[in-house]
Amino acid sequence: MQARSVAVLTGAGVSAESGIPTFRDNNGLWRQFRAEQLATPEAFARDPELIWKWYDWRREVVAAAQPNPGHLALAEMERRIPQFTLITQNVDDLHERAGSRNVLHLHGSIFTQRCLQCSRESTGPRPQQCECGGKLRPGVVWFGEALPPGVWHAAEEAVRHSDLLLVIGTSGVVYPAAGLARLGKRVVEINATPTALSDQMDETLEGPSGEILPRLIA
Ligand code: BJW
Repeated sequence: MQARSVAVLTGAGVSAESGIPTFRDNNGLWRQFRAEQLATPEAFARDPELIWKWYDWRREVVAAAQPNPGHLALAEMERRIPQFTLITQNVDDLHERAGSRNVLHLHGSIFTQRCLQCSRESTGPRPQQCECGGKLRPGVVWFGEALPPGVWHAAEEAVRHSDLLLVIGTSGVVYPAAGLARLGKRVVEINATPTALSDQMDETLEGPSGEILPRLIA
């Protein structure tokens, strides 16, 4: 890979080979549940315990998972390429655990919680309530919620200033994240199947990211 300035947008597919279910594939999380029933502020307001159960279970799945060769190859790219930004829609921490340092989490982190009363964020095991007595919610971005503005701005800038954007393991149906693909100068998709974004790509590499990414750096 010759580019000196690279941005990467990852989605759930990059963690699939680590055993973390994607959202919309055949065995994805939302074959069993409808998105609006779980990933919205309204769903949390209706039944916070149900939503917390879902996130507590997913926290356990992520904690037990290990980074796969795709995550490791992206961390190696960061070490080799002078300007490299990894933008992820994933709420897991597998990029960091693989060694990636410059990671922008567009949709938050499954390991954080935020107080509905004082907005304080905390990481780690979930206490019953915030120190201020307020109720806690998962520190992720649900449908209808704005992405963290600083993170979103940094992601747009990174893509605009890159020679190459790799779009990896995302169905490309969730906005505004999917819109980053339109900002790239040269855009290459890596995915197990064609996606909503494939038509607008300069190149598509079809197959598992855990196999294609290590080949790219070899
Ligand atoms: C492999 C593989 C392997 C498998 N190798 N590949 C424009 C048009 C229409 C609607 C909208 C629009 N703009 C905004 C909206 C509304 C909405 C939206 O996009 N809706 C669409 C679904 C219709 N967007 C929002 O609401 C966003 N907020 C917003 O717009 O705010 C506006 C606002 C502004 C100011 C004030 C207030 C509001 C927020 C979106 C938040 C998304 N949140 C979730 C949940 C996060 C928490 C959690 O994890 O529980 O984020 S939804 C879910 O989807 C999650 C993911 O990050 C996201 C994307 O999914 P992803 O990663 O693409 O996964 P999959 O499963 O879809 O795809 C997996 C892919 O991997 C597949 O392609 C496979 O082929 C591939 N794959 N194995 C390579 N081994």
